[in-house]
Amino acid sequence: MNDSALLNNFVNEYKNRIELTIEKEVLKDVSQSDLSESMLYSLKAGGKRLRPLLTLAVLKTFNHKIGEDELKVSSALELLHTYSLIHDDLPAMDNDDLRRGKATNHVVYGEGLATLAGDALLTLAFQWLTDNNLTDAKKVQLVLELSKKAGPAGMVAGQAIDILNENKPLTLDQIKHLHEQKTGDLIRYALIAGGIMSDCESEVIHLLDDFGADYGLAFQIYDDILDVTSNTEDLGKPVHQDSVKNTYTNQLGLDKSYEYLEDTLDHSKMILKKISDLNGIDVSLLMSFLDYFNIEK
Ligand code: GRG
Repeated sequence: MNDSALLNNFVNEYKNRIELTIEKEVLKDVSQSDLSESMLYSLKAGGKRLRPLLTLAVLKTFNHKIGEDELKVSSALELLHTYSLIHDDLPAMDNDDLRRGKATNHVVYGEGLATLAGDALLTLAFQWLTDNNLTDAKKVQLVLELSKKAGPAGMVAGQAIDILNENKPLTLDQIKHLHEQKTGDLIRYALIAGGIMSDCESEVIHLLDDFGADYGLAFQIYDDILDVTSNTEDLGKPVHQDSVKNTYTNQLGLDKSYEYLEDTLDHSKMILKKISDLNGIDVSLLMSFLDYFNIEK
């Protein structure tokens, strides 16, 4: 099977299971109906489910079972990711009216409820990491890793650097640091969580973490490239928004951004090869996730 068929089959099988898990568990855990409606509005607004799919791909790679508990833990990351998007779109932050081609949460439900929907998604994510049948040791490890990657040592710090430097040009190193935290850390957690649930040795978890860091960097460079090269219809959000922002394309120019993306993808393949050599396992499913980056200029 070639890489894109492998990825398509995997996404077709698991995206739906993630979405069913999210809907069923949110309705079970949230009794206030306005809140659950506003949470589900953004959860069902057409996200790619990239992060939970990455976690499940690690489980599949290590031949670990994917049952209800693994699905719930993987889906918790989608809750957290969705909270970050709702809060990022608020007038106090990016003030966006459109995401994934739909009105943003605060436009539909008002700023108060949108803020609370984000708060609820963040809290519920941690509930799902612990309200399951995994071992206590795994639950604690997952909670610690997600706290570090999503909180003030990770994504929230990246967002703070971003909003505090909106109109100030940063150096390439500063931009890299900002995006490592803002975008990269949740993707790193997606890979680490798969390693924790699959009982991987710490050396392998470190390599999965490194692959996640490369994937996150590639994801951000690609997002910046698309903002320059794409159109609103294809992206479902306004384009050419980043002309005054701290992006890779503004810092490096388009050609060098493509080169940086290719170098990063090459590095990520080397990490996967190390994982394969160390464990004698087939890493082609994880490799197929690199197909997301369409680098034909
Ligand atoms: C509010 C604490 C806080 C953090 C917000 C994630 C984030 C931090 C801001 C979003 C801004 C942004 C466009 C970041 C670039 C990369 C990114 C995270 C894109 C969105 O992720 P996708 O493409 O989204 O996985 P979908 O729609 O598929 O879920």
